Amino acid sequence: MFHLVALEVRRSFRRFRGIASICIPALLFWASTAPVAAQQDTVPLRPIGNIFDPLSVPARAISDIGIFASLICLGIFIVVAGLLVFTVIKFRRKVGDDDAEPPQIYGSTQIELAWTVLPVLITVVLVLVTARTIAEIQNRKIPESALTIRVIGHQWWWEAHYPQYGFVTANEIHIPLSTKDRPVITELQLESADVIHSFWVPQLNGKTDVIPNRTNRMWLEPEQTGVYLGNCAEYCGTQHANMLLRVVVHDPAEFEKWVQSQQAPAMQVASAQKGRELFASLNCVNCHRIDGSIAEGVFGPDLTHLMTRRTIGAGVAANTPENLHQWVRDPQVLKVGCLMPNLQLLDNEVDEIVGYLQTLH
Ligand code: HEC
Ligand SMILES: [Cu+2]
Repeated sequence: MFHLVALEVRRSFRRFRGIASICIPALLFWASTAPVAAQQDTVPLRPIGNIFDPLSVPARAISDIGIFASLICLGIFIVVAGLLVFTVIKFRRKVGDDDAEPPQIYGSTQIELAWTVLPVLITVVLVLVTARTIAEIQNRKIPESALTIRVIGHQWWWEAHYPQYGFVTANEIHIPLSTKDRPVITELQLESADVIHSFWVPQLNGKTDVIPNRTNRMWLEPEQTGVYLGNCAEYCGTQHANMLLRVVVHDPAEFEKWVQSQQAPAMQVASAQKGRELFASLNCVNCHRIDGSIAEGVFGPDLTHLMTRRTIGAGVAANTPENLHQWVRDPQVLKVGCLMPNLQLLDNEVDEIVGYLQTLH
């Protein structure tokens, strides 16, 4: 969450470049820590998870009910606070008061009924309306044609399987846009590899807990393209705050293109031969998978198409050559406590490996 806030602050600063020039040291600090949207975005970045700006069918239903409940509460607040203010002013002690006790009323049936029945009615309305929205969202029939994604929460990153297409990626979930003439539903099957996490992309749907040994489900039906920011919403350890995710909503043609890029086998660029061999000879292969190589680890993110992702380390840093170098040299600098150890590589080994990683488009 703090990173999302930091990102928003940074963007505001960009709008006020004049003022920002005074704040260059601060900006540099943010640039080194906050998640940055990368280069070639064809879709707009929706920078902050604004719950008041829902852009998906279930998120809108939740937002509507939230506003309805808040309005009822606002009404109650105005009545109660108004009566209080009125009483304080009207019945305050005035000059020349006779100090006699005001009339004491006990057991007035009307008053007792009024303050019992009215709150009960209000509560019943709130319960019914909320229950209807919950049922509408939970009982939604997921059509056969829906896109299914298996999302697995790890300390502190997200794994995403696309079983219908046969590939795996991480931290960035791409889904197709849903339009009136061509509604497309995406169903997420949420699982955990370790502790309890919670999947939350505020503009697309509410939070859903991600629990070990259990599959929770959630569906999305996004109405606008863009990069939606989300995060883990259940404290899950040291780097919980850097367990960010991005949902990228494409129009169908762009989505198909992305799917093809992910289905393609890993690039084998001749100039990266040395780096590839070095990678294969190190224990990277025990934790990471690169399609078509001996790297078949599943403890860390799949790296087959690493360079198609905007960030590394679940949004902790932009996917730039400098950050990749830093990550491979010692991931504990960018993401303290993360479950990839410092592998104590020599500088030239880091260069070779990063050179290879950068060919993984
Ligand atoms: C003990 C297991 C382990 C080993 C060994 C390991 N990694 Fe990792 N790696 C991880 C984990 C776990 C993450 C995810 C960290 C996070 O985001 O919290 C990760 C993340 C990464 C990422 C960022 C991926 C992304 O999409 O965010 C890169 C790149 C990477 N590792 C490269 C390497 C290289 C290169 C080696 C070998 C020199 C290596 N790793 C060795 C476990 C490992
Ligand atoms: Cu988490």
